[in-house]
Amino acid sequence: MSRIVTVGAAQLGPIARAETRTHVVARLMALMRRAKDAGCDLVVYPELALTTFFPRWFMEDQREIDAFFEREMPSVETAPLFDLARELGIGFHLGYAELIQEGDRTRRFNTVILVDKSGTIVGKYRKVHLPGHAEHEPYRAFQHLEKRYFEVGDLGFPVGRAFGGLFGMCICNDRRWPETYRVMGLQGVEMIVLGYNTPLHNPSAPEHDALGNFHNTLVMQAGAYQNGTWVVAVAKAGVEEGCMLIGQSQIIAPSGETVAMCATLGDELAVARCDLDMTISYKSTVFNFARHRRPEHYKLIVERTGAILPDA
Ligand code: ING
Repeated sequence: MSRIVTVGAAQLGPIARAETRTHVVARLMALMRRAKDAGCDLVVYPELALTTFFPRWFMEDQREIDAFFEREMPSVETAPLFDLARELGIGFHLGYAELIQEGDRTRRFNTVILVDKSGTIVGKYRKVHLPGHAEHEPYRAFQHLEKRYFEVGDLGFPVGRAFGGLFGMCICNDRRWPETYRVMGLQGVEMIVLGYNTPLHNPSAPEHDALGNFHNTLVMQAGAYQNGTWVVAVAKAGVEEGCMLIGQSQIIAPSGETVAMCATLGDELAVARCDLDMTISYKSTVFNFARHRRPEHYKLIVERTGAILPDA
């Protein structure tokens, strides 16, 4: 028995600040056509895939900030991507900055959607782990103001049925936290799709820079194996407005093995035939949660936020 989903990791090279959404959507559509030609059922795009990674700048004019957000999805500029998906019969995962109006309250999230082969949005997730800082920190060569520009996501980590299996989503920094994978693993997730914009240089810990690609792969391979799930992770890569973003978009099997990886820092497609039934041997043996987990000993994970040291 096998349930094959052929997935395309559609890595994007840099998006210039002045690049129009129309031009970016044309790049996304070119990658979608290549994915279809490669037999893909699903194509996965990065986090914030419609614009440059704008949290790298300190801005105070809300109109300038909000120009990076989408007020509707699909919008006029993104509708052609949905139309092409429907025409080709391929699904996609897309990251974008979401602005919604709730009465007199404006809300802003770092958001992703999952769209099925009919062009219907079948899943949405809003980023929970917002890295970086909320105030201008001039010592930094570039800012990382996600805590300033976005609210913490309010949808949890949902897992839903799509493409013949159980799919979940997360975004960028979420992939570094084991809780992300486990909450979806406890819903039986079989494939997690995610995008990222990851600067190689971390101004608050430059000694980590040389390990950027290692840490990227480490956390996702662990998350995949420890939860018996596929992980498809796609970068916005390359030198974007002077900031080097790592690549290494990759598709990881439930074994923890990377089975496909991009080799450039530009627009590139990595493809793998993913058998969702490969999850079974992990979920039914070594990571049979119902048989082996002991939540009565894990309370601190939910009750405590920061570490509290034992008395001397
Ligand atoms: N980017 C980075 C990420 O988690 C980061 C932020 C970079 C954190 C390097 C730690 C080290 O991949 C986003 N957008 O979350």
